[in-house]
Amino acid sequence: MAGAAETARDEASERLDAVIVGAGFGGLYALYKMRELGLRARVFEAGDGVGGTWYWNRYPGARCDVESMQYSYQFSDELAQEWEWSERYAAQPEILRYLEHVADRFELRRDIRFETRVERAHWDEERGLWRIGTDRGDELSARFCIMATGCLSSTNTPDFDGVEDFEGDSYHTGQWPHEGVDFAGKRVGVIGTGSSGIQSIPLIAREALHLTVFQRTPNYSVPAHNAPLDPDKQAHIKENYARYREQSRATPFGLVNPPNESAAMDATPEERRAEYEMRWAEGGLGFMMSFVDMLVSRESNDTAAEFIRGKIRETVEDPELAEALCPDTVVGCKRLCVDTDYWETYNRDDVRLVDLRKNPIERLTRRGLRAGGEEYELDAIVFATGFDAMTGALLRIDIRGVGGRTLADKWDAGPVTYLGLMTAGFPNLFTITGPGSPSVLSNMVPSIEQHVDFIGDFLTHMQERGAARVDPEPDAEAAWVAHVNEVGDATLFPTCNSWYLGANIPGKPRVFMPYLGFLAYCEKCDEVAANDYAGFSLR
Ligand code: FAD
Ligand code: N01
Repeated sequence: MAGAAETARDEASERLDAVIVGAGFGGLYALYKMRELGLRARVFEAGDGVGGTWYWNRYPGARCDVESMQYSYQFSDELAQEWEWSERYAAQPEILRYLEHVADRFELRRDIRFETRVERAHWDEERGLWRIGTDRGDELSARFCIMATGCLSSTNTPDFDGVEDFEGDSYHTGQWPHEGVDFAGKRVGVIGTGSSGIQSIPLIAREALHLTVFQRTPNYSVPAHNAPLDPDKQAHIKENYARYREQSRATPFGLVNPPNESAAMDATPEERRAEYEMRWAEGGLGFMMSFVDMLVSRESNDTAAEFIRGKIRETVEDPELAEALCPDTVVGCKRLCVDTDYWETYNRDDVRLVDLRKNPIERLTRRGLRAGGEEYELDAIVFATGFDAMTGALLRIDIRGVGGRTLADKWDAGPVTYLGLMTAGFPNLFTITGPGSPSVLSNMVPSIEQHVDFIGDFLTHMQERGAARVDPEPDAEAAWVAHVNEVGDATLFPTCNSWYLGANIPGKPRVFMPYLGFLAYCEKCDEVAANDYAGFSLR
């Protein structure tokens, strides 16, 4: 029986068909889809605008590393045809403008509440709905809850001693001030050499009086060779968009880069060099397609690693510095970075590298940072220290499923999902690009669209079947998790301390979270749908 408090809450709360959390690529398309199905939906977004990743990450040099013509929606051909990308890899302001255009074009904003953080989502078993609470005091209920909260939206700032002592300015790349930052005349420190660090370091170096880069693990990076998009090339792709997009669906990462089907160890050293040189000259993530066994054979991977180290040694003039920048991990085991002038930046005499493996950070001080016994005086510190990826944004919400069980409790030993779309015991709660889906190991826009389309079709199926509640079957979930692990374990991914494994966050369970194989995944989802949504239990 419902208690008086719940009855009162019911009267006070607004009833929706679906609540969507997040207004990035995922949340915007989810809202469009819910409307298309005739459902009443509302989006809650913590930021004061749309864009998600592209709203928050405004650091110098932020741009996509999947080519613009591929890193965009496919659901509307009119949208695809009318939007003109200016560069091979669009910069953050342009991608943000694109998403703002999408929000305006499809009149999405009227159903989005900005500057509102969802704090809690509790499943009400008796009424078969989610009760949602926000930091603005909203109380709502909805039959479905769609978490489009992002894989890389929950920033990680390491808990260095003395953070509060530092009297200069500090910034996180993932929460960059909207008004920009003027580094002119400043001594700047950047901590972190992942994609965000590698994109921003060359530009900060040009602007600042002096830059110190604090590097813990050297990283691999390939050149972007970014350039204005040739209008003829753009027009040609647009004429053949459907085929172009189909091609991307048929590749392991959802990218239109022809994979080389031969193994590196079957090629001669000259053939390998020629292939790597070709990919290097082409630029971008296509480098990972050089050989089919790059992510499964250490011997093969070592040839790619040595090739990149050779490029670093050729570019960085000081041999000792070049060695300090040379990675010794597996190429692609942490996401491969794509840069413009990254290695060249270390030839500047106003840039210094501090190798944290030899000289660990001891603490922040009033005037800067102390590492390896030396104090570095800094006017500003940039934390390019990444994210609590894949699960962070979800677990920051108090999510409770059947019997009041928290998601944090269920995922105590690592995330457990069926297809990365749902987790058993949390009925009617969907995750867009959740752990266990290709997500961050794919071109994410098509991955997001595939998830939203699957959910849309599924809701239609439920309606046709007269079902109001869906929950994955625990056996299907366990089998999927085992499969995700098996695929991950057959690769070199578990060999380094990446955020794919949660290894960047102290105390986070070490589990390989994404599913490797966009094509295999899409086929699996199609098969599940064709088999009456096998593995999902409907009521
Ligand atoms: P997001 O864009 O992260 O949006 C999630 C939104 O949810 C955020 O705005 C957040 O504020 C909101 N939110 C979270 N929790 C709450 C809450 N409790 N209440 C209210 N709102 C909440 N992927 C690629 O495939 N190619 C690329 O080139 C590429 N480049 C990238 C560059 C950067 C700098 C980063 C950080 C990521 C990049 N990615 C790239 C990954 C990128 O995150 C995805 O491509 C995509 O933008 C994710 O969209 P999303 O809607 O799923 O999540
Ligand atoms: O974060 P990261 P990111 N002390 O986690 C270091 C996407 N993205 O924001 O490797 C000292 O990769 C850490 O060192 P280590 C893309 O998917 C894409 O750069 O853990 N250092 C590392 O060097 C990407 O993978 C683009 O030893 C510490 C860095 O900080 C993902 O987002 C651009 C530390 C963090 O690197 C995340 O990228 C930007 C500590 N305590 C982002 N803690 C494109 O190019 C962490 N570090 C499209």
